Amino acid sequence: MILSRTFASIAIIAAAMTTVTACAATPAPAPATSTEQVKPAADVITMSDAWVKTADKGMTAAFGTLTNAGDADVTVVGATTAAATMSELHETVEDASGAMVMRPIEGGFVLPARSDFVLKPAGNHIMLMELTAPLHAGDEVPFTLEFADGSTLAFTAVVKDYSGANENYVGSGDE
Ligand SMILES: [Cu+2]
Repeated sequence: MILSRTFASIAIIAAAMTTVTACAATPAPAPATSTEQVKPAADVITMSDAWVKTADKGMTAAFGTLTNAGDADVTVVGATTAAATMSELHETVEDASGAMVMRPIEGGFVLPARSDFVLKPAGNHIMLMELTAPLHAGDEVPFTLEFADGSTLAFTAVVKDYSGANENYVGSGDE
């Protein structure tokens, strides 16, 4: 009798504690002021393992892992580097004939909140066109990413030999 009553009391206390925890959690995310909401995207994004495929001239691509540590999605709208006259944000998709082709991604790279977004061969990448100089293995290439809110993130990518990432560029013909 005493034992079961004690057990019942514990159960009630446990239930009460759960309720208290739930109540305490609710008001925790205080209404963010507008200044807190406009925290620059660059403050919550990091780039790691960045690399560029070796190339003598023409086109190549940059890869790496973008981590969004923030609570909101962040959009990358552009990338620049002194290594290329022009750079674009590309995705790789299957065309009507089943071949994998790359093309500029509409709207940029959307980096999901609290997630990694991987740029990799045969996937999303930063396309470098009209290289300004040959890129040799071991070279370091500075980049700047631009986010939709106008903030920017600088990172350095190391040049590596890689045999893949030879997808055709949409519009470049069949050669
Ligand atoms: Cu590309």
